[in-house]
Amino acid sequence: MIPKSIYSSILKSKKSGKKQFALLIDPDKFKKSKILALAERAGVDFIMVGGSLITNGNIEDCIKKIKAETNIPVIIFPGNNLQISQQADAILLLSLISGRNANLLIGDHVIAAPSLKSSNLEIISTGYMLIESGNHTAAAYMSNTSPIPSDKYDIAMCTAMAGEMLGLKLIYLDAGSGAAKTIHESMIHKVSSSVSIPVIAGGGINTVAKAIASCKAGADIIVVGNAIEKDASLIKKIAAAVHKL
Ligand code: 1GP
Repeated sequence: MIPKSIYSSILKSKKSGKKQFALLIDPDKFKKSKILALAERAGVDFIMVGGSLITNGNIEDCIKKIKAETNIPVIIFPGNNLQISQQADAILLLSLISGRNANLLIGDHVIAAPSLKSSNLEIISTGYMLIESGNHTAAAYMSNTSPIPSDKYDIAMCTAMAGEMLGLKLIYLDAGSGAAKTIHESMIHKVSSSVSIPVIAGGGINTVAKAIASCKAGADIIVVGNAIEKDASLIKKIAAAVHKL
């Protein structure tokens, strides 16, 4: 079922201590409907769609297909302001608060504002934070920003606090797609215990144990992309583990 307000449903889950699992689909790599059926059956909470760079995929067709085959809320996780589609339920309006690239802090938002305003999409303003993860990720390269060092928990904490004070509704801690190291539990803990808005963690989560560890450290929602492209059976296992916490 699609809630009237996805953000309210996230707040409600956070309040009741329920952890959530979002499956990230990259339109370039999406081919199999099998993944959608597995996600539906496993009770995946959200499907996020987007990528740092879409080359041959089509976000519009990809979301149409997801909407036709599932009842799972679809949230756009845009790699740039070309990745907007009316077919989705919501969009994370990302401000890259870990970086100092003016366009990704506010410039692209100015350009996208009129089309977002006239859309039916639920807009969820999100403080997006890239965290260093052992390898140079597509997100860091494409955004032309340096990620927060993986052991600088205080910088991450203060960045998230500032984001919350600026009125952002979510914090997304991202080690980057296919990250060699997931975000350290101490960083997730420090950030999530310093803000009251929900915290998303993702990047490099490729086992049930890593999903559980991120949730236990304080993430309200975990995002998994790459690992599921390699092993779809993880959908059921991660969903069950996260929902049991
Ligand atoms: C990347 O957080 C997401 O932006 C998910 O990362 O593809 O490594 O799961 P993975």
